[in-house]
Amino acid sequence: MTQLLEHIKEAVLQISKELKFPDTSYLSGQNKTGDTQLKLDVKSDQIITEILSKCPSLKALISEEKEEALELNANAKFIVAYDPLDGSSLVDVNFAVGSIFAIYEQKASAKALKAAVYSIYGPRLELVICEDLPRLYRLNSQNEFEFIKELRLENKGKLNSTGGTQKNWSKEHKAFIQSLFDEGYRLRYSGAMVSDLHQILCKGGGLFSYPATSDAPRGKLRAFFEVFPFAYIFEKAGGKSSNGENLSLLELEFDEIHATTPCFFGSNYEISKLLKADQ
Ligand code: AHM
Ligand code: MG
Repeated sequence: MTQLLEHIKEAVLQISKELKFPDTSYLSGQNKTGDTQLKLDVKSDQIITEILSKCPSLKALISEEKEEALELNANAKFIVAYDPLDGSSLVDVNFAVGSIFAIYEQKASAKALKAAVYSIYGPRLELVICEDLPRLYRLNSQNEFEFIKELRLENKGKLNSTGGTQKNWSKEHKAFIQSLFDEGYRLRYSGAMVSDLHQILCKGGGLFSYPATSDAPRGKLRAFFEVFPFAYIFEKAGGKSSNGENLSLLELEFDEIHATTPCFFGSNYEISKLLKADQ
């Protein structure tokens, strides 16, 4: 695991350098879930593939940008599923974006998650590594990731980060989101889940939601490399996750590596309120 985490740090550092001098022209290709790929998505995917492929403890890599899993060492222990550049459509407006990594043992399944990691390419380069607890690191002037603090969620937050096209929400979801605003929650939504979830974790609580919508009944966000790693991190931080019905997103099982699911991540209060509300 330690060696694998070192490889991830190396990849993140290299992606961060690429982002400083970006070419944001679009490629004509589309990825499996239909998004237009930016060159920086592809470049970030190449960087991660190249660096992580050298890691002997890696059995396979699963990427948002690759249709199939990339098999590496058949007898090795870990499978890494990753989103190389989450929020890539925001690169051209200079918002913070990130990379997300889920580390599974032997099998890509939420129950086999051993660690989750994400990076934030913002004004500073930050990294959150979560095995038993989410720990925040920041790149210092010696080009090293320096430990800053553990991230823990309070019982209740103040932020409401709500995704999906509102005209396509169910009336129950609309009523639930409004009920949080009526309690005094404030809207925070950038369009990069990595940044929106990082804000909730750093501020100690709140709700991030990407529900089922009439145009995407199974949600938008991808289970293996977006939803499971953040569900793992939120639960280890003392919060909760749900698909709107279950008690944890980590109960879900999918065969398809690009499967999507409605998802809610929050502190205890917001997720408990969600499960009591009509959905
Ligand atoms: P990406 O991985 O292609 O960037 O897509 C995922 C992103 C999430 O980061 C974000 O929460 C969501 O898509 C935003 O979607 P929307 O614009 O529909 O709210
Ligand atoms: Mg993403």
